[in-house]
Amino acid sequence: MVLDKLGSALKSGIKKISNAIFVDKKLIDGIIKDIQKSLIEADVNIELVFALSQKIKKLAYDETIKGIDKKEQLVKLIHDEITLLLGKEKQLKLPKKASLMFLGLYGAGKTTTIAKLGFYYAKRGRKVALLGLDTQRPAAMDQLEQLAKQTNLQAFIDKKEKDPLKIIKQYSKDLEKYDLVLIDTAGRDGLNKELIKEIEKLDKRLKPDYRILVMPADVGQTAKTQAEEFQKALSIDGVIVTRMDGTSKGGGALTACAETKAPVFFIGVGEQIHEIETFNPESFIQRLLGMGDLQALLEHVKSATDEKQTKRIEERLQEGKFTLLDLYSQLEQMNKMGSMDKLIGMIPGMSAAKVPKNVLAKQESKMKHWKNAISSMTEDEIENPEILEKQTSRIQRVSKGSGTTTTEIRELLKQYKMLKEMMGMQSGLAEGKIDQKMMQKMAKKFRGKVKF
Ligand SMILES: Nc1nc2c(ncn2[C@@H]2O[C@H](COP(=O)(O)OP(=O)(O)OP(=O)(O)O)[C@@H](O)[C@H]2O)c(=O)[nH]1
Ligand SMILES: [Mg+2]
Repeated sequence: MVLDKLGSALKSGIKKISNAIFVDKKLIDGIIKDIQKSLIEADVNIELVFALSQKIKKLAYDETIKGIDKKEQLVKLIHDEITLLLGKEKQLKLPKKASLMFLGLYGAGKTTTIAKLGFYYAKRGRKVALLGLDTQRPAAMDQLEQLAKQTNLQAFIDKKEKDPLKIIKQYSKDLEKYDLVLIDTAGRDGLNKELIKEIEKLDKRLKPDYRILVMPADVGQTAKTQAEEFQKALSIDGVIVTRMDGTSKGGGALTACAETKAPVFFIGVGEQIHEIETFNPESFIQRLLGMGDLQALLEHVKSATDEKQTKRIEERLQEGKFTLLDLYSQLEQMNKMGSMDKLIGMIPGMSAAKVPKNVLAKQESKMKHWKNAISSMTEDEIENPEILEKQTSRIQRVSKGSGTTTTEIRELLKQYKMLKEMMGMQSGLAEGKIDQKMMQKMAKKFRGKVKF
């Protein structure tokens, strides 16, 4: 998928926030670092990356926002800010009869994109003509002819004529019969005077409804300078970014376009004729994040932390009654985020086959073993697991009775101890018995240890 590295960094960041018991400084700093790294790898301007990090930090460090509220707000912030980086959606609205002129440097993907778009609009009922005005490159007309054949579209070309204005004249009557004319122009190494002059000449004669700049994604954030230069010299209406499939720098090209306020209408995502997509920042990000929509994402955060459950456990703790059963239900809560069935349902186009089965299976099997172990314990042992630790024979009995290894049982007891201590700290904090510093120390101590 396009920008998949960025996508997985964002997904993992959001998952970490959802699963965290404490959204503390260290967690946030780690997530920000991952997001920064992947944005910079996608060639997004460093200042934009820095500004985004500051916003995440500001919200994350705000101590007036707590618990699930903070998690939700953070996920929403990441989603919204990254979407914003990609700009606002602007659709290409074509009048009934329309002409589009494509501009760009050598090899940007103009000719290919014209064929792709011709194919795209013909499928949607438009009568499409392709007009070849690239008289610079010897093989340009052949290429357009070939592509037209492949897509079953009409191409108007002249392999011998060197003056594009004469080609226009030659076909102007024929073109009137079409309701969408896509015009291929010649590229240059850079935006030089010659190219500007030629485009201005064609523009004056053709008066196209849209002037569209075609840029390949691998130019990364230099797309900004290119778009600005074209904008200044020729006034463009929008951009098509091609070759999003072949580079990790697409993020730079897209965010650079957003900065110049030049709307990106389409992105090219492959060499094949159908590999073009309309560009909508919102749905683009949602696909990167792997969620159907923001609402589903937020629901997900909520379900990963069941507040009522946490409260109940806190109460139990205060009564001095945190048992293995409480641990089990707490772990089950934490495990919810990883519930693959639910996840699969939310990811468009995702099938069960793509999920690494062993990850899920491992988690579930561990939980099952623990559940069996707990059900082989006496009430006394469940209420006061400390007695198990003191008497190895008890552990052996439970192990035999439940088909669980003694190591697994010891692991369960270790988790219990840690979580009990941690929950104790948490309620202590709420009562003002423990200060923030101590809390952070505890979080540090437990990080990565509460696993199942
Ligand atoms: N992978 C991939 N390749 C693309 C895409 N769009 C265009 N290309 C390839 O990019 C190369 C250049 O494309 P052209 O359409 O010839 O570019 P152009 O801007 O017309 O080039 P000039 O006419 O020489 O200025 C070709 O090999 C295309 O197949 C895309 O979205 N993905
Ligand atoms: Mg071309």
